[in-house]
Amino acid sequence: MNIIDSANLVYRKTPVMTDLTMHYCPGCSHGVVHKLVAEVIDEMDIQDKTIGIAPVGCAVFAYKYIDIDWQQAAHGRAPALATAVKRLLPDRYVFTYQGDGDLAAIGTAETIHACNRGENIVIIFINNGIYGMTGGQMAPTTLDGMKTATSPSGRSVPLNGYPLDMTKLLAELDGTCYVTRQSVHSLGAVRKTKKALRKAFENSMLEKGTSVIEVVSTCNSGWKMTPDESNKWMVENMFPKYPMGDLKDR
Ligand SMILES: Cc1ncc(C[n+]2csc(CCOP(=O)(O)OP(=O)(O)O)c2C)c(N)n1
Repeated sequence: MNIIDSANLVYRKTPVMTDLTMHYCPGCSHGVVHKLVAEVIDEMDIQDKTIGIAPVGCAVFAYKYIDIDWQQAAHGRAPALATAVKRLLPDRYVFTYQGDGDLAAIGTAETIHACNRGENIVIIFINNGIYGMTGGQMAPTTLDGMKTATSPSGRSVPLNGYPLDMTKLLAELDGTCYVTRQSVHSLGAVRKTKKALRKAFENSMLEKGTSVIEVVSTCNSGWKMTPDESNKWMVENMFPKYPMGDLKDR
């Protein structure tokens, strides 16, 4: 690179991301979070020491986009698989990447018990309030009154129960060391999420326990809104129930 090139360099693509075009819908939060995870791995220089556990859900192909070692878990089982991988290879940075259907519905038991055991893993929890991949069905995190494919008149508490604040529950467990809730809808939010990811990866080597990063996210296709409308809707409706910030930092 000559001097003029380096002087003009304002953006460097992280080599931890592959060149493949992502399958995500325009406006989806998954792509932004993938990029942040890749940047953190790049900046910590741990590309050959990181193992991701891919979920079932829209992020099922995460392994195609972030160029590290991966294992694919059955729907909801990522924390159990991450437990095994981290215990067998304790010198690796091990993280799960899961949607709310994966983590807070079918995988509730695996998530709670991995966090309660204090496994030295990072759990990245993308909460868009619905099952995105399968067509926008209601999830445990769906808000009261929120319309989904399986609650067309809106979630009803007497019928469907209360929206589940899984992250708050995980913060109560003795095995978690760092539990935070972030978002990626603005530049400031993106920066904070990246900082949280870095801290979580660092924690996993300090053997402090489980770090959980919830990213409150949009699913504009499932929500049937434009990306812009989705961001506004998320701020107005999701944030009051799932407020931003650290819930625990031990
Ligand atoms: C054992 C099992 N049960 C159900 C499914 C069907 N299924 C695939 S993805 C999905 C929901 C994904 O939603 P979420 O985890 O919130 O991720 P998103 O797609 O919103 O990112 C479901 C129920 C499956 N593949 N395997």
